[in-house]
Amino acid sequence: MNDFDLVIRNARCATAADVFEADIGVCDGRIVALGTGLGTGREEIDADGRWVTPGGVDGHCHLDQPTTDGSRMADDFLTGTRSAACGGTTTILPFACQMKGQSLRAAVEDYHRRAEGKAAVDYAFHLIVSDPTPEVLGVELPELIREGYTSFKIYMTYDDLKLSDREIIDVLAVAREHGAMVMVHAENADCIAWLTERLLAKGHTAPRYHAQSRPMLVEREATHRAIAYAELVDVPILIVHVSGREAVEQLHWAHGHGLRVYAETCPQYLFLTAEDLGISDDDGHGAKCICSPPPRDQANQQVVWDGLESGVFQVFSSDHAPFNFDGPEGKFTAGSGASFEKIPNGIPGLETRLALLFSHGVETGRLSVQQFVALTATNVAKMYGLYPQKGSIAIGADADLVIWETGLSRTIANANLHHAVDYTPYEGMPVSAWPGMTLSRGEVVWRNGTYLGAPGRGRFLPCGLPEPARPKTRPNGGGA
Ligand code: DUC
Ligand code: ZN
Ligand code: ZN
Repeated sequence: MNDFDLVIRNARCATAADVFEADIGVCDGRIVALGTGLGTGREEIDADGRWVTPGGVDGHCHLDQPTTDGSRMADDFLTGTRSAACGGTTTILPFACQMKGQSLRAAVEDYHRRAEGKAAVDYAFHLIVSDPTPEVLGVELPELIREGYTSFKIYMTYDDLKLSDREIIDVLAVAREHGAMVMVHAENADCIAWLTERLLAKGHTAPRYHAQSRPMLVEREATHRAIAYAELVDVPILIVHVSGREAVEQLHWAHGHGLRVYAETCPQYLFLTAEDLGISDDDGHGAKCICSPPPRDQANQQVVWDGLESGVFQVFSSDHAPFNFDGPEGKFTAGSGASFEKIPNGIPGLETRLALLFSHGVETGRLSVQQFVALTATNVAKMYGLYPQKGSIAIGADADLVIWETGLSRTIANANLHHAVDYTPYEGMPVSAWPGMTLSRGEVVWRNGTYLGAPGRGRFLPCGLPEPARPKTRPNGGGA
């Protein structure tokens, strides 16, 4: 009779706080023992002194999300979670997106149907609130928060999703009252529309003009406005996909004023620049890197690295938004040579997120391994109410683990990835580390280059109220 279902021996464990050598004992998918010389497991894995980190929690990815422009996401829950597992991510939080006119409840039910029977790793849902009617604000959101949908994204741009300033304030007030976390896509829609019109009038239609239509000012202004509304309502917010210096300055401003403003950044702001959108007008391949906010320049990349080191950013997500380059439903759904504003926004990155940050952050000495764990797993689980079940190596936590191979000299190639997208923006980029093994609730789903997961084994996770969403003052603080 074995003591454990599984024992991982000789692990060099890293949490957000500590590094320690231990054997990890697992029963029923959970970590039940950490120590040296643990008893026997029905299955045993020798980590041989390799780094073992918590499975990644990707707090921002889009899978099989309905669109309104004729495009279709290349990844559904089957291929998206497969790709996640092969890249060391064991929990994902994609978005149940309310279309204007639709109830939030209908969006959630539709999204469950898309996930069920397909997901290979565990998943929770954020909501996207695009139509905050009195019914949504007064009934649906409070009910859904109670049921475990405790975070939602709001948009300040995109015609089919954006909220007015008054609507933003109303949504923030509901989040405050019920303890939910609001994620803000901060770009000024009118500035983008005005710049886009002028670019198109000059015949500037190529992908690279996407970056010119959304300069840093556009993000800076919206970031400041979102912070001001959060201050007004007295509620924490999380600014997603921060791309560079001017937005980071707004975060510093908020922190200097004692506000709880959290921030996320993504691989595209460390590893891509606006030049990846093309340097000449006829280079359609730049569409592969169209995302919003757009990648900036090397100086801004450095600011984002600095922010990861200094703690300006709490979470590092992929913002995986998968559209094929070829085919009628992808980047050129509006026709080949379509102008930049008709190209679906988003790039794939679920599978490459952890390896890129471990290789270029931890292995270069820019980030400690504890910072890596905090940014990619622990803080994410905390922000969205999944901690301590997810995001750590601790007794009682789910046995979601990555055993790392380091010291590699590899380059990223789309041919080796497991998503359904026909490209990666990181093609040819060097990585020195990659997950050798990924375990989800104690089951090996990725081992030495082979995917071992099964569709439908992933479970839906209702989220608790996130502690970081707690307002500074209660009750009735801030606001009028
Ligand atoms: N921007 C978003 O806001 N969401 C998906 C992808 C993107 O580029
Ligand atoms: Zn966004
Ligand atoms: Zn997004």
